[in-house]
Amino acid sequence: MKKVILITLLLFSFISACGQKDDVPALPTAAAAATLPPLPEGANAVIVVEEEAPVAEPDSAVSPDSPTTIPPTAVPQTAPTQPTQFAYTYQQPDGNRIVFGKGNLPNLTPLDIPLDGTPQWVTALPLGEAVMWGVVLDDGRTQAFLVQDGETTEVTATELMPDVAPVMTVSDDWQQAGFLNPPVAEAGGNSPVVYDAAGNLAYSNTAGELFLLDVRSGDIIQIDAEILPDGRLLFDENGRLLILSDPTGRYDHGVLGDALEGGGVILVETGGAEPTIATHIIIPEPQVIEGTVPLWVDWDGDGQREIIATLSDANQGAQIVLYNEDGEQLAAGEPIGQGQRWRHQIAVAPFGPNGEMELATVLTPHIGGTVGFYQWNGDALNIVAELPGYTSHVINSPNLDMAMAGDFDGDGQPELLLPTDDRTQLGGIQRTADGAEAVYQLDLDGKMVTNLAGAALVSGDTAVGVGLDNGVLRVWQP
Ligand SMILES: [Ca+2]
Ligand SMILES: [Ca+2]
Ligand SMILES: [Ca+2]
Repeated sequence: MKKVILITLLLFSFISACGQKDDVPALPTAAAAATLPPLPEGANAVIVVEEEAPVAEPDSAVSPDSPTTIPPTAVPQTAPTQPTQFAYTYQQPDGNRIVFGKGNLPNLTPLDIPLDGTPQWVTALPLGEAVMWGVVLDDGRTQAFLVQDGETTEVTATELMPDVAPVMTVSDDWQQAGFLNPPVAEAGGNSPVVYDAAGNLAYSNTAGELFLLDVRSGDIIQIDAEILPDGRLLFDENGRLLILSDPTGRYDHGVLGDALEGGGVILVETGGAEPTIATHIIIPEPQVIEGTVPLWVDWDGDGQREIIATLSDANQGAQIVLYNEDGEQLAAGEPIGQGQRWRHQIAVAPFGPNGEMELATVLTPHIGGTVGFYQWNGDALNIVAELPGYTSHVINSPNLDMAMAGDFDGDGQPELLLPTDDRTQLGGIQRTADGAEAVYQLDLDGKMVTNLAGAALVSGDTAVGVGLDNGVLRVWQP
């Protein structure tokens, strides 16, 4: 019954992904996208595409006796070879907030694009050397701008359901940006994702129900789990999904946009005849997972992803915990030691001075943040460098994507890019031999009110964008 109802609500639009823009040859084609009509009552619309770009991960060659060290040559310096088809505020579909490529951010003159209102979210989809910048304003309206060779062209943007964090794609002719809407009457805080090469869709609703839509048959399968209503749907190159589950209000902190936090994590395998929950991690009370996504990255380069979560409770505050995909705890960091104190996990990248893979975090971003870098050693996660003065989250905001990793100054070593505590500057925080330092600091001429958006261009260069409280989208793009 549910299947029949939902099918009737879907507005399919298959668009071929093989077309290329005539006057811009040899560029990777953008994502297929669909034109959405104005949202009907109930706002049921979905974009369906035929192809999906594989997830790129940093090279991760390691010596077996040094599991957390990778050679400097493994630092990701080039854009993924496959065109990117969707833009996420958390940069990568596996939740890792990293932009590939080598940028020249400190030396670029920013381009300020006036908006029709105050921005809330920014997305960036690379189209060769062009970038489609998508903006969701704080009143829910959307705008999109194609920037190429310093020229800005506003293009149409499809509507986004209220309170949905955006995932963006672009039409073949680059004349329209499309925001994915869940095919349900009342959406949760997340966008659907196209999680495999067949173009199949995963989506959820405010009740925390999770569905998989087979776009060929129209079959819809409900996964037997309750997910965090505003938890983002992560996926990997094998079409597996990883999502925070078992929502709970047992930790009275509620600083991430609502009062519910994760009580677990589910890993869903979709490749077989029936999707199955391969792993279900249950967090023991009183702890919860304080976040909207885990990080799902191969930290030690052994070819297997790990799951990183920030656990919190009223006694100890936040603590970083590392699991394998079977749900076994591999390592943990020290808890903060005081309730109502959060640590924001951002990205895993070869931040270390010798290319060591490290986790970048921000301690207490609401009350004066401190950047902290972790290394994984045996069953311990150890902080190896700290730098105060930076933030990555505004209290009570659903935006957990104000910081990201990448080599934005092009020196071959990735740094963490994030705002200063007052959000009027962006700092590039790079690891040194024995600590961390700001290797550049950029004035914003306004206050940052959105996530950071990044794009890896086909040349290997990078572009960065941010929305400001004065109604400006500021873009650094070569
Ligand atoms: Ca929450
Ligand atoms: Ca691993
Ligand atoms: Ca760098």
